[in-house]
Amino acid sequence: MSIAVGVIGMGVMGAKHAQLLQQITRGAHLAAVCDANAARLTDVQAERFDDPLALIRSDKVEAVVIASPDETHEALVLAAISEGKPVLCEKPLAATTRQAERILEAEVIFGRRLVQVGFMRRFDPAYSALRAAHLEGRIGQAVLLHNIHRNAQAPSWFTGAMALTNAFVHEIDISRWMLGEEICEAHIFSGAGDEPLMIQMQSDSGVMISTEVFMNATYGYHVHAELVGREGAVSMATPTQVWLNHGRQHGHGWPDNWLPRFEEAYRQQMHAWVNSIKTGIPSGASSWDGYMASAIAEQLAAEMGQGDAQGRCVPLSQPTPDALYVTHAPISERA
Ligand code: ISE
Repeated sequence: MSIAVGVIGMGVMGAKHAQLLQQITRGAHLAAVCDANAARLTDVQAERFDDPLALIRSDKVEAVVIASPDETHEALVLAAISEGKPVLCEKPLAATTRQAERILEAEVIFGRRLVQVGFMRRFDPAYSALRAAHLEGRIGQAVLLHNIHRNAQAPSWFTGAMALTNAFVHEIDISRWMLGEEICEAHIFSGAGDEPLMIQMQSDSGVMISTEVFMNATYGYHVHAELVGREGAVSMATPTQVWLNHGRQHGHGWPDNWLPRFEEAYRQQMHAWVNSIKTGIPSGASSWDGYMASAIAEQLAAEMGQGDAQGRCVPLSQPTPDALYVTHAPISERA
């Protein structure tokens, strides 16, 4: 039986999730949509709601995708939990750590994981290949992880510390996932106008993780990672299907934003989410992962706000997850 999914927020990400549900996702279909801007719903073949809570509570909706602005996530995820409906919530899980905590509290009371957070890089073939090389011992003991996260231009809705709380949360999650361990300390360096950012993190086992976040790199959208071990290194190849020779030039183009680069990741994420609903076996990033990403990003944002904090060590809190989020499976089997 096909799962009826409602999508809240039909901007760049919501429209992508809706398209995936309408066109290529087996076992689910787009049943309902909601957006504050009704013009975004004009051509969508699904029931339209002008109240997101009504969509969540509707008996025509069995599962929910939340792709609305960060500050709306808490209330909508809590509503989905109170209805007992599975939810794929776009990252970040919430706009603040405290909001994420309230989601954790509600899900633990409910007693079962209902929330998957849209850290889609876990489903990206390139990131998966880096992690596989690490888990299979092909580079020896990991000692360094280098991340690059460049946008051509910050989205118009980017304000303040969102380079950390909305963008860098990807590297926090993918680093924790790839290494299978927590982050114990961080140092943040920022250029003029807090742009670009260089964040140095250290994992519990001592892996040094560097991340450049440049939201206005101008030339295009470019995400890259290299994992270095004592016996080798594995890094992403150029993210392109073709090399173009033209006008005495050789090379490839860079996309405007993340959709082309992570097209396959979004597809696999949606399939995994729908499958997790059917099987009852959670997949992807949990509310705990969402909370940890927001907590680390928020601690760094507070540090960045103290002008003379260049490079100062930020010891990161390491709370203990509820049993609901403790995965006993060997790391090699974790989705
Ligand atoms: C955006 O919201 C995303 O999630 C993209 O994956 C990320 O690269 C971009 O920086 C964010 O603004």
